[in-house]
Amino acid sequence: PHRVLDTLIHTKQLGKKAYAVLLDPDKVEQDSFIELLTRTRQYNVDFFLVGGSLITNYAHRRLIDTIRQHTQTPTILFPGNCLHIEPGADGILLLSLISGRNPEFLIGQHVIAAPLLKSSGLEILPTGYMLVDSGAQTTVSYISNTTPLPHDKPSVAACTAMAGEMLGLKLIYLDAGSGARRPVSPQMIAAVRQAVDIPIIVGGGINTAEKAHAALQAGADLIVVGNAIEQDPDFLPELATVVHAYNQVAV
Ligand code: 1GP
Repeated sequence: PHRVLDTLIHTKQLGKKAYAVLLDPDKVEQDSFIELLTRTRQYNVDFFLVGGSLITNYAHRRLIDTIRQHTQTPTILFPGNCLHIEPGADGILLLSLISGRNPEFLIGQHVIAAPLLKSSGLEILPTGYMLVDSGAQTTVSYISNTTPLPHDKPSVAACTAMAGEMLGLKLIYLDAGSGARRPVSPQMIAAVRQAVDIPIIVGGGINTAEKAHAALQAGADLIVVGNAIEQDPDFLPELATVVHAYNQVAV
């Protein structure tokens, strides 16, 4: 139990960094998907995240089986709602959308999911999920019917994260949304880093080595990359180099 959370806490304590590749269940049928999975084995991907706010093809089970066939990387569900629960994964980010004021995504879906989660065997990762404005409306802000945090208000993000930690959440996820034009700013990540002790996940629009480095440098413990690797699998080695170089200099 608590393998993923312990790993993240330990990573943070050592001053090390981790990265996760976000996989889209809609793509599982494609040959390029298997190629990508096979490639990840060379680059010590720490976790796979599986999910998204809108999934049009219910292939979670098949996706997880495919991941298991080709890699040993722990797989964490990143659900958009309670239909995305798949007990075959290792863990689940139990997201409470604390940047928003929609009770459905703060507690409603969780009540529906709780009995299933309890018997699922999944490691439950209580996560304060903070959606950050990236300049354009993202799918998740539309679907969740919430207003994202303003991009240039690090202090609002810091207070939100602080409240999340005080409520007992174990992780903070700062997300600019999939394919975001601008990722979460280093200033915001740094402000959240100062405000809480729990590990910080950052994702959304990380599509260059510089952006990955900036997020880690500002205090992200785990970065999540989806689109950039999907569009160009050669970004994977670049990303691995950034994360692993960081780890070698860490004490
Ligand atoms: C989105 O943080 C993830 O929820 C990843 O975003 O697809 O832009 O990398 P990208």
